Amino acid sequence: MTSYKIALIPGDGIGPAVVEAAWQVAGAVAAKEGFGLEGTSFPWSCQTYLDTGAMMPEDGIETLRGHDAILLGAVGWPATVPDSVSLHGLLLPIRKAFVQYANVRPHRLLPGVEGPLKAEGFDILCIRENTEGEYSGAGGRIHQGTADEVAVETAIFTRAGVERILRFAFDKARERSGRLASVTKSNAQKHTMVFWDETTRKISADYPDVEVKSYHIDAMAARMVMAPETLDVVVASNLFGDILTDLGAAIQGGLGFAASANIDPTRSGPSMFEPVHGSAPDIMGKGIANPLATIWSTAMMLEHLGEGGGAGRIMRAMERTTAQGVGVRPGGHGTEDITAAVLKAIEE
Ligand code: GGG
Repeated sequence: MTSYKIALIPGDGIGPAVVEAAWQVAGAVAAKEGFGLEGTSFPWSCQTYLDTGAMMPEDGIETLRGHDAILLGAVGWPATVPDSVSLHGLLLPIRKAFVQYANVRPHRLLPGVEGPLKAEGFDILCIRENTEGEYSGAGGRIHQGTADEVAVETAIFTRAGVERILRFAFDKARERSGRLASVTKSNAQKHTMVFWDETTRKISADYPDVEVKSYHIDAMAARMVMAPETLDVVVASNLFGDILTDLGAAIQGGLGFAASANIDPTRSGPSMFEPVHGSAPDIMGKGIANPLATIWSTAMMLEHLGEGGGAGRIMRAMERTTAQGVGVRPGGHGTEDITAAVLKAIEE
C-alpha cells in the first residue's frame, strides 16, 4: 500500500482546530481509497518563539525535508509576537527553502454558499508568486525612533523567479480556458513591474494558444468585484497575489472557504497546503472556525500527491455538505458539526 508522510504544523489560534478537522477527513478518505497517511505533528508556533526565541528549531527545514507534504494551519499571535516575526520565522522560510514558488488559490462558490456578489458563475484560479518580490525581506531601518528615521523595503524580482511563475501560470491557463490575466502596477512601479510585463510578453510567444491580458492591480481589484466571471487564471506578484486572494476569498463567501497550495512544481521537496486565513485569535477556542478551507487545501494536497480519487472524494463530500446548508454562513454551524457532515458525506 502506498503511504505518504505528512508533516502537520497546526500553528496558532484556530490552526490546530482546522488541521485536526482536515486530518480526520484525510484519514477517512485514505481508508476508502486504500492509501496510507502517516502524520507527524510539529507544534511550531508563536509559543515556540516565546519559549525558545525562534518559530521553529534550527533543524526545522531539514526535519520537514523527509516528508511528502506539509499541512499547515495558521501562523500568528499578534498579542505577544509581532506578525512580521511569526511570518518571517515560519511560513516564509518554508516556502523559500522548498522553492514552493507557486501559490495556487482557487476562488469559486461552493454549492449553497451565498457570496456578496450578484455574479455566481465565476471560477478563478489565482497564481501568486511565492518566494521573492515584495516579501523578500530585503531592506532596513536607520535612525530608528528619531525624526530622521528611514525605512526601506526592497522588492526583488529575478528573471528566473518571474519567468518560472509566469510559465506555471501559462501552463495552468492552457490546461483550463486558455485565458490568462497578468497583474502588475507598471504605470507606477517602473522597474520591477515593467520587467514583469516585458517578461509576460516574451513568454507569451511560447504560448500562442493562450490569450494573455495585462491589468493594473487596482483595475483587477475592481474587475474581481464587478465582473469576476470574465476571469479565469490570474497571476500576480507575492504582495498583489496576497491581497487579491483575500478579495477572492471575500467573493467566494469568506476566508472560511479559501484554500491554497504552495507548490514546488519540480517536486524536489515537499509542497505545503494551508488555508488562506490566518490564526483568527478572536474566535480561537469557541469551536466556530470553519474547517472547509483547510479541508479543501487537503484535497489539493492529495491531488498533488497523485491521489486524484481521494481529492475528488473530498471535493464531492464538501459540496454535498454545503449544498445541504452546512458550513455556509458564519455562526451557523461549528467546526465539529461541519467536520462530522463532511465525514458523513464521505461515507455516502
Ligand atoms: N494559513 C496561513 C496563515 O497563517 N496565513 C496568514 C498570513 O498572514 N499569511 C501571509 C501569507 O500568506 O503570505
